[in-house]
Amino acid sequence: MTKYKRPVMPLYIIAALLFGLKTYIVYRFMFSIELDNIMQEFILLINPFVSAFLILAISVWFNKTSRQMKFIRYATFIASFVIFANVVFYRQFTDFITIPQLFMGSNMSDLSSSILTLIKPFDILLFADAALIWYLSKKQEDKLAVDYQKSGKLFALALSMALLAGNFFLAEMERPQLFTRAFDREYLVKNIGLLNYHVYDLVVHSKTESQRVFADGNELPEIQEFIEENVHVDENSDMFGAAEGKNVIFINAESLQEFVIGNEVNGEEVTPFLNRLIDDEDTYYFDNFYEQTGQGNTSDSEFLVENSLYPLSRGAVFFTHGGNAYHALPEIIKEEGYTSAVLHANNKSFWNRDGMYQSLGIDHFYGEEAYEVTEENSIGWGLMDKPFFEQSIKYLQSLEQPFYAKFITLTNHFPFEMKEEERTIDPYDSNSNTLNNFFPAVRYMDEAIEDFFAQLKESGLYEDSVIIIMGDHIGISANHNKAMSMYLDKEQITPYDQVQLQRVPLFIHIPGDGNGETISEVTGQIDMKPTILNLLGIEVEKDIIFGNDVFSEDRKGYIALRNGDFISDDYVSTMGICYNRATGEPIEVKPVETTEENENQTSNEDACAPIQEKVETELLYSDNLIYGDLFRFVDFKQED
Ligand code: GP9
Ligand code: MN
Repeated sequence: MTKYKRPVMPLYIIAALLFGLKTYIVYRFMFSIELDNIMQEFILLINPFVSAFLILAISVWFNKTSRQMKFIRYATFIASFVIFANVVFYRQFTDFITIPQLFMGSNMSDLSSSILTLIKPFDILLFADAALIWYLSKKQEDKLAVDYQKSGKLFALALSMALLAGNFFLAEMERPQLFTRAFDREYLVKNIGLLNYHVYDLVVHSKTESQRVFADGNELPEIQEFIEENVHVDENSDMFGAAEGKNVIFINAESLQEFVIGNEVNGEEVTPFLNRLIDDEDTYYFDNFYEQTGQGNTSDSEFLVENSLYPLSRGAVFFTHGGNAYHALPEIIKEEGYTSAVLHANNKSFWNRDGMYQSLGIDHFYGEEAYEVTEENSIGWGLMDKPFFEQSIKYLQSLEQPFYAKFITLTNHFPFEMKEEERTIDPYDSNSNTLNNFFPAVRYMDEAIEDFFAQLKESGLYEDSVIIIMGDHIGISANHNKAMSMYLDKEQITPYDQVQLQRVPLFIHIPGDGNGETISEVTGQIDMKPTILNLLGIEVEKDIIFGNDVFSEDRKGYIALRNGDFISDDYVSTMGICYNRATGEPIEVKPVETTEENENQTSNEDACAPIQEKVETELLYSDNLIYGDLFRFVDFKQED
């Protein structure tokens, strides 16, 4: 009987185990990956083994053993190099490599000047397994190579696919919509592993690149004509130049919704400071102002504000098109002598802010590392808003004036955790803990903003600034409708109510103005860029935008939501139903057969249809501008 020598363990399995172990050690000790629960720890532990197995199992398809060995050798070496490159990159940027970042000039020049200080002698250990595998594959080839039968090959393939599917399943459970929402890179790496993350990055990159490559600017005239006819309908309002030369302090208020303003919980005002601010003679308050974000949440709201373009329907445009050319607010006002800054005590790479802010022309970004964050002063997502504002004042004072500074708050973020001693009002009492805890968290933000106003006055910046406060997006989703209907004292939350719940507060506070009022026109985040430019008295001719100045009388007359719903002066359109905006009643559907008598009757379709068509065109044009990176073909320089 012939005796086949079978290795104790095929080389590719040894290589996968060693590589997996090494990568896990790197995750834990060379990257600072935050792990919030045991499931995240488990996913982090398995994913390096899963991806190593996935790659190395390909080796079984090489029939010639020398080729099989060669594949394992090179694959292990290249994968080790990818880990090494990320470790070095991470030391400089606290972030993982993305393809666009590799080609972003400034990043690379930063890196090349400091590369020698970034590489540590012990990094050589990152190649220890690759070296061992190299040695084994050369010297022990006869012992470790296996001539696989078809069944063995199929088994290896099936197993690697099953492991991958298992990993993705757990990741999706832990972080729903991980891929479509294109979260932070840290989330991706933590959930699917560094190697798979690079594959994902490559796919996203090639997809967006191809759309960009085939665009040539041909579509622009049509888009510009549409904007000229439909958007640029407003004359300069009385407010043109009302804040000329002033600093702009913009507070992006996390998850602040309109329904809490002026409202109570357990007999207490939820937002006493903001309520008083509405009555202040220097405040313009907008109570029919809508958020228009998509999956990119806060980053989408930022995108709307800076560009007056719509975010994308899938993914976060900050992530997918962070390298595009834009004609953003910070860039425009820079030409008028403004400095711009964003202050936000979170990881800089979250939503790819570090990359996108360069494209938007933002001069300074004070992220988490600019703040002193301790266990005592943080909760949930990080630094609490009160210490955040307190610690920010020094940065604000150091900015060259006039400036445009955006503050992004963090405490009032789902799941609205609060420290007991920071709670000044009691939670609501319903079946939704999310809604219950929302109120004390909103109250905390209200107090933080009140303190911030006092600090601005103390620092002497107040008088020379216009302060804008805007809710970024909803905090309470439709999942909590039962509790919401109880709070709002409604029988149920209808689709019409759902749209109305997408209102977020907008305050424009101009110290010394004296003419403040509440304005109830239908407005939205898309309007912020032209509004701020007009307030500052900056005229941009033929700008490519989809919003109007909120103070203007001649406006488009509707606000489009990212899902295609809209709110016009007269109607609310959602889920294919046209509602009367004033009453919330659906408008009668047109009879099937048109007779002479009912010919002129307003029908459901007819009432909303003309606006619906415009909404769809706008969304499509905005998407095309982004996908095709069309701003690179426009020269906005004004001829004098
Ligand atoms: C994180 C902050 C909150 O940096 O923007 O994120 P969100 O989930 O609201 O987009
Ligand atoms: Mn947010």
